[in-house]
This record gives sequence, C-alpha cells and structure tokens, in this order.
Amino acid sequence: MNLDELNKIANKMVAPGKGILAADESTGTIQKRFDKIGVENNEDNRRDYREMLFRTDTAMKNHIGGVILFDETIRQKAKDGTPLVKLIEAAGSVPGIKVDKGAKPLAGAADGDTITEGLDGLRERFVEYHKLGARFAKWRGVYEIGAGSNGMPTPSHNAIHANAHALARYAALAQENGIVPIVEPELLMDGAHTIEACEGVTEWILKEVFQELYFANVKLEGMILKPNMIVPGKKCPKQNSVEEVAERTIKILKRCVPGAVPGIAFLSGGQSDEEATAHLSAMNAIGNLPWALTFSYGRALQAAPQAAWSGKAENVAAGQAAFAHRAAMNSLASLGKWTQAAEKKAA
Ligand code: 5MM
Repeated sequence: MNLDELNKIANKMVAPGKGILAADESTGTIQKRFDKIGVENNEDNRRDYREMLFRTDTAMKNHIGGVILFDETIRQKAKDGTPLVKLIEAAGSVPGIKVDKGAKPLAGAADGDTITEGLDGLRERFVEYHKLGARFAKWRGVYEIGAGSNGMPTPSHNAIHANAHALARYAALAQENGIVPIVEPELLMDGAHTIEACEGVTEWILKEVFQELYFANVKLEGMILKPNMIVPGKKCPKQNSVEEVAERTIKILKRCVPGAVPGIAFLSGGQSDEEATAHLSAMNAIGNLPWALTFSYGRALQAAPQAAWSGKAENVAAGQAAFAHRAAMNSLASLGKWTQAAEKKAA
C-alpha cells in the first residue's frame, strides 16, 4: 500500500467544489428508479442512462470528483465502444466500485437489524477491479431505528459492532490493493424517530466504526467517510430546521471523525434534492472544519435527470441539463455558497 497515493486519490475525489456521484444502483434498485419513469430495466437502457450522465461535460469536469459504479457498469462500453470508465477518467474524475453484496438479516437479532455481506473473495475482486480502473470503492452498512421484535429495539449493539467490523475489514483490504475505501455507515431516515434519536445512534455507530478501523490498521489519510446527516425520521411529526440539522451534524462529526480523514461525503438518504443541498451548504457555511465536507448523492443528484430523460433519446439534452444543474448546486453547497436565488436563477 502506498499511503501517499491513496491520500492523493482521496483528495482528488473531494477537491474544492467537487463531490461524488453515487451511480452504483444494483439491478434491483435501478429497477425501482426506472419504474418511476416508465423505462424498461434492461442492459441497454442502464447503459444509455449512465452514458448520458458521464457525458455531461460541465458537471463531470467541474463538479464530480468521483463516480461510484456497479459491477455491470464498470465493464460496460458506451454506444461508440468507449469503455464507460474511460469517459469518467477523460473528465478528470475518479472511477470507483461498489463492492458490498447488500444487507441481509442478522442472525439472532431483532427484525430490522442487518449485516452487510461480501467479504469472501474480496481480495481477489479488488485485484480485478483495480485492473478495470477502479481507484476507490464503497461498502454500505445499514442500520434502522425501530421497535425491533421480542422487545429488542434496533439497532442492537451486535448489529452496530458487526457492521463496523465488516466495514473495517473491507477498508483494510481496499487499501492493501491501492484502492481508497469509502466507508458508509447509513442510519436510515425511514420511521418516526426524533432528531435526538438519530443523533445518539449515529454517534454510537461512528464511534464503533472508527474504533474498528483503528483495530484493523486502516490508514485514515487514505479513506473517505460517507455518513448520514443528523435528521429526524421522515414520519417524525417534528421536522427540524436546516440550521439545526447542520449544527447537530457538525457537532457529532467533530466528536467522532479524526481530522486525518481527508473528506466526508454525505449520502442523501431520501431527502429531497433541495433539502440535501441546503443542509450541505449550511454545514459548510459554519466553516473551520478539519475535513472537506461534500456530497456523495445518489437520489438527490439523479432524480431530476431521470425524470427529464424518461428513457427517450430526444430527451438526452434535457437530462444532461438537469444533472448539470443539481451538480452545480451541490458544488456551491460544498463551498457553503448555495442560495435559493442561485437555485432559481439557474433552473
Ligand atoms: C445509488 O444507490 C446506492 C446503491 O444502493 P443498492 O446497493 O441498494 O442498490 C446506495 O448505496 C447509495 O450509494 C447511497 O445509499 C447513497 O445514495 P442516496 O440516494 O441515499 O444519496
């Protein structure tokens, strides 16, 4: 492992004004997205859609430091035969790969507790992904606040510990193979829990993750953290202000994330496009942060281009315009400079 090289890649991914495009939907997840816009979920449509995004020059060159791909996509070629990975590299962005195999029910735990699988054979898969062009990877642990079953609320200590351990084993294997690990512990915002509950559980999760990263000898300078923001559950009657979300998120991150980590790139987790942008901007406006603070959004970057494209070749320009707009707004947010006025002016 060359730590300088890993650190260089990580810094490129979260360079000022840049963030990450999470385009790593598995076939099942992209099905849900395509269902909403009436597009058949086949290999050609998945290729055409992602080619449209990766050929959006203004967004890719100016605002997207890295793109997370799914196994199928990292092997796919554009219509003209150019590998999709080459389109990303040509834009000056870093190609990455999702390597986890999804969250499965955790044996012996309450309903709702999961463990993310995919460690078996991962060393060999990293060797292949590196040859295919991946320079960073992503693994997502998933946690849900809930009543659980048999009187056992979730997430349990077992789920928090098991996922932190798996994230650390994955991250160590990635670094061994010259690949920057994105470490993604996601506390879901489904449910009716309060912002206080999200804050308490997220702090516990992050403390456990960084403890396990330490035990696994993961070098913090060569990784990126992809956490949830501190937000109330979607069904919570009290929805807190943008400022409160920003202040609570920064407070917890400062408690848990060492300054040696080059960047924190948030997931959007089901927030609306504008909410995700406003929250990120408010956090960066607080300033004086030890890490770059940016986006690694899936839905909050892609919902608009998906709707504009709707699977029609004649809508490619509209899809690209919608993607360029969201990327530009989130770029401003990563600098703490997004405003409602900018949102409306550019729309
Ligand atoms: C883009 O969606 C990613 C892949 O999900 P599946 O493995 O379930 O298909 C997902 O991991 C994503 O990278 C993160 O959750 C962030 O995406 P959002 O939409 O929450 O910003």
